[in-house]
Amino acid sequence: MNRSEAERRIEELTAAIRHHEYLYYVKNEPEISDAEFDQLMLELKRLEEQFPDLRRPDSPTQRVGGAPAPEFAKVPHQPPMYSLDNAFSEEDLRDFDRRVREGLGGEPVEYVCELKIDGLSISLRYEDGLFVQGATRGDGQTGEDVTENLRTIGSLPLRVEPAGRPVPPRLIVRGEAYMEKRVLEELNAALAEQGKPLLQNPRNAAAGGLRQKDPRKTRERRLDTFLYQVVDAEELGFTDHWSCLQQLEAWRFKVNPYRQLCRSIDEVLEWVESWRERRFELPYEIDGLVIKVNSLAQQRRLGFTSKFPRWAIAYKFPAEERETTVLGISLDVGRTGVVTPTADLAPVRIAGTTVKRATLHNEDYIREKDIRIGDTVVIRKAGEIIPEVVRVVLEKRPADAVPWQFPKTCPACGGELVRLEGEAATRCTNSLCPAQQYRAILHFASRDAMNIEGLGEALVQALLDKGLIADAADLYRLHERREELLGLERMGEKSVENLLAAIDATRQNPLHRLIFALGIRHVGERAARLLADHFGSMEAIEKASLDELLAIPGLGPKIAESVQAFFASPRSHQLLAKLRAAGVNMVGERKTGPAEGPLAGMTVVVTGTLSRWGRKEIEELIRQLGGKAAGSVSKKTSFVLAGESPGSKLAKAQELGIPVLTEEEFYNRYVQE
Ligand code: 1X8
Repeated sequence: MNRSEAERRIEELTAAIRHHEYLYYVKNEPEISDAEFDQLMLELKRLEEQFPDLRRPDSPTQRVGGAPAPEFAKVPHQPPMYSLDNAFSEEDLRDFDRRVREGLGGEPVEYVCELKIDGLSISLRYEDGLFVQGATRGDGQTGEDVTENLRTIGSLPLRVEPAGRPVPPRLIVRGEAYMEKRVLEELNAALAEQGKPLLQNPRNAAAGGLRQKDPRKTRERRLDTFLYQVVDAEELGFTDHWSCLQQLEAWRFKVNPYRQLCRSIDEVLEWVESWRERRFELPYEIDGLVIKVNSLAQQRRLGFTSKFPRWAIAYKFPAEERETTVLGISLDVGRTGVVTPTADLAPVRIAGTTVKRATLHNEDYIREKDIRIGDTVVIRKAGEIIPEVVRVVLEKRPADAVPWQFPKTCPACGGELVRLEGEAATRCTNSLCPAQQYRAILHFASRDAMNIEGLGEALVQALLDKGLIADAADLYRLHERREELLGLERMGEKSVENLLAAIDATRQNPLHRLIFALGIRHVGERAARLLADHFGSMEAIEKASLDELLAIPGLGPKIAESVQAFFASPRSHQLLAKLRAAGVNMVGERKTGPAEGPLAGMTVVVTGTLSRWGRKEIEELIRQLGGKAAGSVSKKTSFVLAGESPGSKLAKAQELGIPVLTEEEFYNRYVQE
């Protein structure tokens, strides 16, 4: 084939593939088999390899062609990507309608109703019809450049062709990237087989997918899109939102088919009602409905409050409730001995999953709600939230139901259960309790603690059952019991080698990991680091007086007392002696001298959600900048870093007159050089 023949064939193939991608990914109506499609793709790939200069940037072969980005560049959103105010009831929606009509001086209003897709908001930029940049929402002002990852999504057009109307030379469209429920289930089945952690819900799965460093990984997530906004639509000649959606569809973007134009709030309410049950039948999750004023001129006149557009609102369905019966109440023993009662329920389907258990928290919770075995109870589950018992249906209580009594003895060891004055929790007092040991060892081995790879629930249980270990320190002597390990289920030569090597490697772990791994009450990773940095060795911590512990900035009295109590116990001494004898590292770098960096000498408290960093990342960053990350606000706090939805710490800071910085201010002042 000569060059000009190749050029023509490439054009034909590109048009054909684009057409079939559209039919398959957007319309869900493929006309050719996967094999035929692959054949077209292969032919195009070969031709492009033969004539590399004929490969176009919007070629269908380029969906996974992009180089992995070392990190995601920041993309400013102009205009910002807003979030929506919520309505939870018919009344809230009528109030919204009243505000809208008042704001428009009583003139007639049309509304567009759409589904609110539970995914990740995205913004796509097209220049002269070519997809050039895609970004996540981020904090609404600034997102992350995930162009190469978005390119892998089959329903996303790499080129927009004129359709009814020309393509503006600069076009920005916004919408949602999401994952279908079925895809999530399939990916999770594969992850479970490999023993890997599962994806929690479609939204996290989509977010994680878009943040992959390698676009091929994104492709494996099989993400999808729905677009619902043309940015600066009025400037582009649109007069209403409805025709924007029609035009997006004509341009071959994937637009959600479930939408309705309503002439009154009553029509809106009818539509809302029609989705109350139907929503569970969708192949993807929605977290509500969106109602928008149709006219773009009216939208402009209504404008924005400090937070939200006045011309749109999100309707959230109430958490779903179902009745079921309490078959029994069982007890779980945690690693610190806290015994948690759980209701065993007759299985019910609710919000898309089957619920068989609900936590009952503690004795008081059961007493207040007067939950008895045999009772009919109302269960509620909202989104990913753990199911809870709302109330007992007293009319359905069996005549012989008796008030539930918290057992006096531990279900795992028979030890005495006690409830300390002023505490809600009931505890097993036997520190040798096998259930506590089991939890304690699992915690010791967990990723954020000693991070012993391959030591999971089943194996810990088997090791305890066979008497191969009694506590965490015994793990370091397992190499003496190789033969018995080989006798365990699913433990071949290789698995035993790997396990022993994984355990051995943790002898060199930094001190703060070991402190956290001990499972001292109230001592999380942050406190563990404070202790390690301040004392520099386990020995020094063991010898520390309460006053010395109380003097550590950022370590509260509750933690200090708990540390004291832990090290005062003979059992702890014994455990530490065994760990020491096993050669587990017990010293760290002592960092008490004046720290260096822009935050040297400062104590920072973080509250709310940040867009750039997760909780652990920001705490690590504060440390790297020379500061201390503290958990609660006090007079010693230098400033509070407040993200989205800050908690009570913000109020506390304002009360004490402690400075509060936004994420932007913090970033500009301390992070950027
Ligand atoms: C968020 C969402 C919107 C729509 C659908 N799904 C969402 N997650 C829609 O308008 N159809 S609008 C929106 C927002 O404005 N934050």
